[in-house]
Amino acid sequence: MNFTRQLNDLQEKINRALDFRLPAPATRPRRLHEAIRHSVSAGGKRVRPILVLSASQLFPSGNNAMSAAVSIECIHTYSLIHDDLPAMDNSDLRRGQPSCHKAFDEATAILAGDALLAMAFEILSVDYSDQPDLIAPLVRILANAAGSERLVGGQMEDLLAEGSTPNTDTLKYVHENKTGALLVACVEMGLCLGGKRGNEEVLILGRRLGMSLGLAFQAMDDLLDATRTTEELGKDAESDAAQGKATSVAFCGIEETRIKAKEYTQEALSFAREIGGENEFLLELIAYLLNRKK
Ligand code: GRG
Repeated sequence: MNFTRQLNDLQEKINRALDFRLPAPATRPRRLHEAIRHSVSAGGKRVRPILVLSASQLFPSGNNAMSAAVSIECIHTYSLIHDDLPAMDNSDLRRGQPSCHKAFDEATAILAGDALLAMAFEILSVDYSDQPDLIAPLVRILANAAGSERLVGGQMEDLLAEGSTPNTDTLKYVHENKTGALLVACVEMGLCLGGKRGNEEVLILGRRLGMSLGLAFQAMDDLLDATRTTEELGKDAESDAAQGKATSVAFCGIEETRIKAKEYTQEALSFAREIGGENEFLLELIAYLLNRKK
């Protein structure tokens, strides 16, 4: 199967798993579950779950990696819902649809995000109950990545930096934590599921891969925000500049950001080669993300 077909196939499998795993829309309270489904099924690229699945396939072990993939998409979608709120980035559009608080209301969007955060950990603890030795590392990796020194910390510094002249220290902190941390967790969870838990040498390479890919992904996100239209992106374009965000484009311009994205991608590719295993799909995925259009 060629890469694009494999990618579409994985996206469909992930969408089906999310649909199966999330409470039905009619579950009480109906409004909350409709809001959760509105945001989860609005059409994200599923980059994080695909990364979990492809990292787990480097050293196939027969473990179910889909539940971990679904749990990380729950965390990611919660972060998007909260990021769009008026108190944060105040965005009306997400994944080509009205953002959660626009389609519903602010209180419902806050609660939908809260519920998705809890759901991620419930999924890990329920779905891996037949392999209890996997639960603690998976929960630890995800909780750390979502926490106050990673995803939430990155978001905090991102908000604090709004309107000030970006500097390298802030930019590095925000990008490593707001974006990099979850991608690191994807690779680490995938490797643990692929039987590499306890293999610190491989895990270190995996974390480096995740971080380089996260920084490439963020550089691309900054570039796309500055160069594409709202229709193309399915979210508000040029919102970074409008909000005075600490972005790579604001710091060093479009051309330099493009160069950085390429350099981080090359780093990620070389870590993936060094890890070895059945890495053909992962190598194609890393290269593909550099050329994404949204
Ligand atoms: C509210 C705790 C909290 C965190 C918010 C998600 C986020 C952190 C901020 C959104 C803005 C931003 C540039 C985040 C960096 C990560 C990123 C590029 C998110 C968008 O991810 P995609 O492109 O989105 O994978 P889809 O919709 O395809 O899943």
